[in-house]
Amino acid sequence: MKIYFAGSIRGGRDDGELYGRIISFLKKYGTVLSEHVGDPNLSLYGETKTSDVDIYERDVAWVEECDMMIAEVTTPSLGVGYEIGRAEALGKPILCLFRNENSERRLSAMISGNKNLKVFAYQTEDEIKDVLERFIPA
Ligand code: 6K6
Repeated sequence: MKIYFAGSIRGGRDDGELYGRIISFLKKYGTVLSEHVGDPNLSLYGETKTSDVDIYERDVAWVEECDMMIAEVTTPSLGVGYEIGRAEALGKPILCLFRNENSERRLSAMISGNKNLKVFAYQTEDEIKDVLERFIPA
């Protein structure tokens, strides 16, 4: 099972440690192609020697290769939204996780209104494992 995990990088790293914990959990189901997204040492700007063109081309290839996408969408990110759109066009199963602890923050209608996506709104991190276990085939 090849899983693409999508989470904000330049959109903001507030949830970077959470991404790392989700990725660790996902590894029990297979290979997480985009493991770097959970790197706690990654700066807000994703500084790297790799060029943006190389990052784009590698990530799009991984989106094409993956069996499913798990996207944490609480921190709005252009890159995550783009990846979701690409994966949807390829017919990949996509689960979006949105933390709605802050009632002022609302998920984009382009995600919450899309019937091709499964969107799970959670309040506590404990809820995530259950939904992942239900979404990922044994
Ligand atoms: C090096 C090490 C870790 O990160 C880097 C350099 N930057 C990126 N590397 C890999 N994937 C990236 C990088 N920047 C964005 N992405 C992809 O876009 C990831 O797969 C994320 O899911 C998504 C984040 O987009 P932004 O718009 O928040 O940056």
